[in-house]
Amino acid sequence: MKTIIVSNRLPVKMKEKDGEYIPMPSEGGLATGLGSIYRQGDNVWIGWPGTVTAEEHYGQIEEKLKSQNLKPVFLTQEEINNFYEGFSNEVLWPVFHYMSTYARYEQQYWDYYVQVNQKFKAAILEVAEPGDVIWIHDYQLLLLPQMIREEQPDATIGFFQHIPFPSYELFRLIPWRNELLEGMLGADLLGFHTFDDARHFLQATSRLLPVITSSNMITVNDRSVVVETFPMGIDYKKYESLAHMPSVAHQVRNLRERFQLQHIVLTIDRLDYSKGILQRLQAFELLLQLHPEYIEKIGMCMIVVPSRDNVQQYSALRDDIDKLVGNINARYRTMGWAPIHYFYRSFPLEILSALYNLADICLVSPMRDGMNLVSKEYVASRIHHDGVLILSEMAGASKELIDAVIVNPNNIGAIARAIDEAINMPILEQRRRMLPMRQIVEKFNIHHWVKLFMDTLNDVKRNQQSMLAK
Ligand code: GDG
Repeated sequence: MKTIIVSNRLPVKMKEKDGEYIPMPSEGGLATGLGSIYRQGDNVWIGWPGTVTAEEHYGQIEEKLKSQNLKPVFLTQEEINNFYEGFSNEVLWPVFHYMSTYARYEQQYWDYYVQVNQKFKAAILEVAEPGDVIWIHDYQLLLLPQMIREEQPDATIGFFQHIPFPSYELFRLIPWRNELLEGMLGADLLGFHTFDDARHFLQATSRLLPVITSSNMITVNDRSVVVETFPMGIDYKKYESLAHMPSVAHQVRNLRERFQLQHIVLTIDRLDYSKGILQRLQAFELLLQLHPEYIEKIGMCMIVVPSRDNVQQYSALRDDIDKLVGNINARYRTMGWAPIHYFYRSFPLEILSALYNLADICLVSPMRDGMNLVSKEYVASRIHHDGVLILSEMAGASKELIDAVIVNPNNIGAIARAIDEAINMPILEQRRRMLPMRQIVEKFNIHHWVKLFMDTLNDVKRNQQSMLAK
């Protein structure tokens, strides 16, 4: 019996050099959390290897990944355009993040979405044997649970959604809404970050499909599906120990000398309209306007990691950010100081850790976010128990990190006031808030999350089998 992890992307990205493909690890939270699972025995992780390449290279890539318990699903450029950038990121992503006016309901996107989910099905069926546990991840693969169920009625299938599940009134807008729900209901256990996401899913199924719902259980054709909340955690120990490393402490001193600021507001996001980057810049500008006393004393260090810039809304957002940062800096800068230090790139983990340690304020203000791991990484990095986290009430993390300064990300005035409050927060109050948040992030870490999901999936399957036996 083995475990099969399935996600759109593998935890590595293949890089080509002179016709040779080399797997470069992409150490995201999920890769760390699932590392203890997929590397064991016959277990395997199935996903796209992050590169579009000619068929003649498939064998070489497959061979290289096999030794790492990874199995690639190769995608063509058309599939990337229509399945990934199209249906996943121009239909599901905007609707699920409450930005439905950005959605483009193209029939071709949908056709490719079905086709690529079938490709993943074929890859799973090549390795799946009776008794295996299959854990599917995220919104790119919503049809996959039912596709597998049709081929293997007794399979053990878990599904976890990393982004929000929207309220019924938003979800019903999607032309293929029933097919999406039916696809998800092929799983035995469906997991979401928050109680509200799970509630929205339960409501959508009971309004749209002829199913019987009782509490968190849905009965579909005599089969029961359990819907549960599993707030994802981070590798707490990693961030805590990075903060203790002499090389990181050295970086912190180095950066402190360069910035020469009394207060640093840190923001870190992927380029995405769901992250509230423009609103946050407006709030920072308002702060400078209302409090000229902070000029030359405060700086915003803003890291935006490039993402999906082939999608029109993302490149437009990037232009808007460039413009707004330029305006604010031009308007407020002095000879030796600029209010915003904007980086459009990613940094090595050690630098990230140094920034988490350096910043006395971390501002996380998404319009919508399934969870938001940056907020948890900041908390885990604050080994002296000081610093202030300002957190959007629209991030899943706000349900757990209740001692953050919680803001509505649409309320520019409230964000400006929250930064002012953070600047003036006494150290004892900072600690009173930070300590319980650190305890939560430490306890409900990524390993806890993986174990809880797997244990629940096993329980759900066992209960189903004992019901059948009666
Ligand atoms: C999706 C959901 C949910 C960022 N900059 C750098 C860097 N990062 C890392 C952060 C963090 C990760 O990227 C971002 O994770 P988030 O959770 O904040 O956001 P999404 O990418 O949108 O993730 C989200 C998540 O899935 C998990 O379920 O929480 O709601 O949208 O770990 O540290 N890492 C490095 N350099 C950078 O410059 N090395």
